[in-house]
Amino acid sequence: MSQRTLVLFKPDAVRRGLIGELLGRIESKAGWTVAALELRTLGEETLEQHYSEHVGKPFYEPLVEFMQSGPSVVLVVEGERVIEGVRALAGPTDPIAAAPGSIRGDFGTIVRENLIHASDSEESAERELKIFFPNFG
Ligand code: RTP
Ligand code: MG
Repeated sequence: MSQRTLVLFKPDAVRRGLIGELLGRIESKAGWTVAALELRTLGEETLEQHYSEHVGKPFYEPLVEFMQSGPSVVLVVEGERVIEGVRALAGPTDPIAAAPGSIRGDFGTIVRENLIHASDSEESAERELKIFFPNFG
């Protein structure tokens, strides 16, 4: 089943020069295609929509500040079971709990600065694709 997912390489990944490393892990999966890719500094309004489920939580304000601290890479990736697949490549939210071999497990230590976002369901993917690429097919 071919799907589309919204992926962000967060500002920590870009600052640390990990764009190529992260993109390579995604691109090298059989049959997955990068359908859109842009370096973009995210604004407060976009982030409030993207993280609407977290508004009001204790980690929300520092998260939004961090996400505005530099450019992110915004991508659309399409292919077979790509929603579940990129989540699996990323690993669990807390990088210390993430297994080596996953992106967060290999490169992260801080929960907030966990390198990558990927849509967590078909509904989230549809919602997030509209936020970041409103004019995308
Ligand atoms: P994401 O949405 O970024 O793909 O990550 P996720 O589903 O694994 O995690 P989620 O629970 O949706 O949280 C969104 C992002 O907020 C930051 N966070 N900080 N306790 C904390 O300090 C905390 N908890 C979450 C992380 O950057 C997480 O990816
Ligand atoms: Mg999430």
